[in-house]
Amino acid sequence: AQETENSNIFLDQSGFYPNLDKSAIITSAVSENSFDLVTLPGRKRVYTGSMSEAKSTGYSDIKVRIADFSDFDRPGTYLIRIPGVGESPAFSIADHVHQELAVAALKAFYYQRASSTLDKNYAGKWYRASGHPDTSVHIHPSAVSKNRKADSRINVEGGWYDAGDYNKYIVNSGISTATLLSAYEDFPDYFLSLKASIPNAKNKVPDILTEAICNLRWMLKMQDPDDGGVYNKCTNLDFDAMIMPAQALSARYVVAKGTAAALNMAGVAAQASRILRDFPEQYPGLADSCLSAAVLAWNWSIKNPNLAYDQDLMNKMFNLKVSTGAYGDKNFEDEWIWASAELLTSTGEKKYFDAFFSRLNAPVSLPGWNNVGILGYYSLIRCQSKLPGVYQSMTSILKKKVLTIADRYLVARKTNAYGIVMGSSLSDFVWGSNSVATNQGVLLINAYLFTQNKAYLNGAVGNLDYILGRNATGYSFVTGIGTKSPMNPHHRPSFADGVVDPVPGLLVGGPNREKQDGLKYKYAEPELSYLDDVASYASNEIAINWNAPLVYLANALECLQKT
Ligand code: 9MR
Repeated sequence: AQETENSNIFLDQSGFYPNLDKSAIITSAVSENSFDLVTLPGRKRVYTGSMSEAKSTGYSDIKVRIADFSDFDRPGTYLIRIPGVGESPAFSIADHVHQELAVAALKAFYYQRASSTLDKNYAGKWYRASGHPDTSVHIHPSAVSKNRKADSRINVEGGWYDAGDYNKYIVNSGISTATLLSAYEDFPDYFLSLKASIPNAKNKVPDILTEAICNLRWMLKMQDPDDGGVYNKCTNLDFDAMIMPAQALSARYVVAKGTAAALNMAGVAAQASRILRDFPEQYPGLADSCLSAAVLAWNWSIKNPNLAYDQDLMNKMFNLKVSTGAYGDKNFEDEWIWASAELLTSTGEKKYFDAFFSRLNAPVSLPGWNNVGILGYYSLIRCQSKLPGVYQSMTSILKKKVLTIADRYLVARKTNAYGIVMGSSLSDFVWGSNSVATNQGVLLINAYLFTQNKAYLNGAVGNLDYILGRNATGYSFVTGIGTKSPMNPHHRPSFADGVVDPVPGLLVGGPNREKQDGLKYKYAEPELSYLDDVASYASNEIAINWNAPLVYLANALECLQKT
């Protein structure tokens, strides 16, 4: 969507659920204290409310007033009118108002597929030729082993491109794949009927699983079957130019095994194994292969508990220098928590319980690619009833720790100038800040699932509103969704395909106070430091670990909105 007239009344451009909180923000000074809701067409006034006092977060000069109309629940099309300010864009109040978003966010993973032709029937005007076959990639000197010498080649075909670049990183694939698998595990019946228009030949397999398994199969190829170690990434030596996949012909390498990569494999493959048990005919043998891969990766990690991926050090040691993304995590406690939790959930075995239990007092916090411990908490809580009896009571401690964070969010939501959880703290505005917003939403949904306290659901929908326009910039941060959304994401296919509209359903990184791309931003303050410019990789790139919690959040709300 092209930029429309800026009225300074910012709201969720995708709309509102009748049964959940609804509000807009006004970012310009206004003397008026009340606002009207009027119908479209006709502009008949149906609701008048009063706005909150103007407040600032301190993360920009903007003073915000909130127009809350949560108690208005009549489905229809409306706009907000404020004398002296103007009119908001039109919006709807409806059941399933976020269905288009929920489907598009999932479909975005199909558009990210490596080694794949995107067929016109599925991809529409964004169809494209296949690229990066990755069927015969080099072993980087950092990754040679007894049976995989420098002159060998291996097949690591498929999976998703990580982001706006064309490389494939295990560490970031871990949380992304796990988040999709968790969405399915939390809402299996809902997903059974959710169609995302992706190729899916298997009977009774939901599209979200088809898509997740696509990346899972790639992850399995990244394991050395001889010792169970897992390569950190499949990559070029340098980032590709801004060209289509089929034009990108640089040599590809698998690079250095590492503890984070192996534990990511253990976590994802263990989770996938228990889900795939329900699909023996559609995926014969895959559940067993996943569990073997998970155990093999776990055992390798026990022998190599501290092998960080240090790209700078590696580049000092070898002639073939690698300059692509590092995802260089050095702290593995959270990976141990996650992997042990998934293996415990899937096998019930004591050794995984012991490993998990020994870290029970370790802090957990909002997840991100380098902080995955709480993913294991989500799984143990979700699958509590399937655990061996002796381990079940432990989940009350895990719930308490999740609720401590969720309750802190609800307090922040009350005091924040925007009336939302996201952006209550300066540290929220990091690289990929939109995944802070979406992962906070996912955490709140998890809290809702085991408490049924609707306040958590309303906290989650508030963060979705933030993503879709109720923020200081007024942008909906998802391509193709809303009246003002990114047109120039840092995403090679969107840039190079000759199609004006970017590939849809992609969540851009969002405001990033550090602006590592070195560009001149129109507004430099933390909550405004976003630039819809293809060169702005620090605020306008897209990435699978940002889209995955959007898939979870949008679909969870679609499923739970009427409760
Ligand atoms: O999302 C990553 C962010 O947390 C890091 O600060 C940043 C710099 O290391 O890298 C981001 O990840 C990028 C990855 O390294 C390469 N593909 C694109 C990713 C998103 O920008």
